[in-house]
Amino acid sequence: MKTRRILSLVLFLLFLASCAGNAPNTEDPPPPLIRVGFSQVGSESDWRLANTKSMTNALSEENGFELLFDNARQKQENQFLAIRNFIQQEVDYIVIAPISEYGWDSVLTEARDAGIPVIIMDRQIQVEDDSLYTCWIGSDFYNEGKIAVNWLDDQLALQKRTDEDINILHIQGTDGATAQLMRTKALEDAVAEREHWNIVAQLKGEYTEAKTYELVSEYLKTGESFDVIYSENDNMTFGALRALNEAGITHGRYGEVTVITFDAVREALQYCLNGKIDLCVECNPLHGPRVADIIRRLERGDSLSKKNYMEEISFSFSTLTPEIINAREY
Ligand code: GYE
Repeated sequence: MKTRRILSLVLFLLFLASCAGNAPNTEDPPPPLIRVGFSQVGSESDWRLANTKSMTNALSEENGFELLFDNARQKQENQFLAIRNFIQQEVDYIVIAPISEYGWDSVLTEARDAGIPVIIMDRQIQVEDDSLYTCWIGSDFYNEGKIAVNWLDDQLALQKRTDEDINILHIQGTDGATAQLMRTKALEDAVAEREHWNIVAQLKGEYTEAKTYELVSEYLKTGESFDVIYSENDNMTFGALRALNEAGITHGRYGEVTVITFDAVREALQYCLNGKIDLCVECNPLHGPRVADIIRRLERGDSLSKKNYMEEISFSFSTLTPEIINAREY
């Protein structure tokens, strides 16, 4: 525990001792806030904005936290700077939503040497020594990819297209992000196992609508045709759909191209309800309350599981209703 926090605690205890014997005073100062440094990936997608909101709401002063927030703008060097800054400021905990799985050993060793516990949220990290972080909370991205390819199998069977060649345009997230690595692996594994599925191109859309719009518009100029878009997040899907619309290519339930997307944010679900996207695989960004709970449990000295997965589902035209969309938080 850092010096500043010990000092606040001592002052707080002295204050309580001075009040001993008196009736509880409603004006007693609250216990010292838990200082948390949070290094966020960026603001590249609606998923990310919902995640940031969930974190800032849960780690609020009313809930007993002081949150130091840093937006890395999708650059890992910025995350390293932010974390070193948190260490200098002697925060009590560091929470990282890592951009990539790689390159964390040195900075996390510095955090450990400073005695600051590190919680990893969303994507995972690969480090030589797992004790460099306390625990991880996030999604099973490989399972999300499996949900998508299994749905496509069923869909093609329903349409009696199992013997047809199926050309897939694959739009990928940021290189090295677990959500990219695992959603990609699920698709590549499925393609390797199926005689008729081919990936016609892999475009690196960096999880943003703007970049994907550019890449897909360029790709369409090659005249190459495809049957399915497998896009590793909703915002990239929005960019791809804009490019398809401009080129007059129809998509969704009654269109030429089947569209599979990940995250299931409100706008994507709306497209799905309108028949323009075929499948939205959910990825839950609402980690804030869980991170707050993990910190409270660490404060109490409880032991925690190293990896904590969220449960997720998927939505297609046949399962989606306006009520489901209205009830969504993001
Ligand atoms: O799918 C995407 C975001 O890591 C799960 O990052 C997250 C991904 C999410 O930018 O929209």
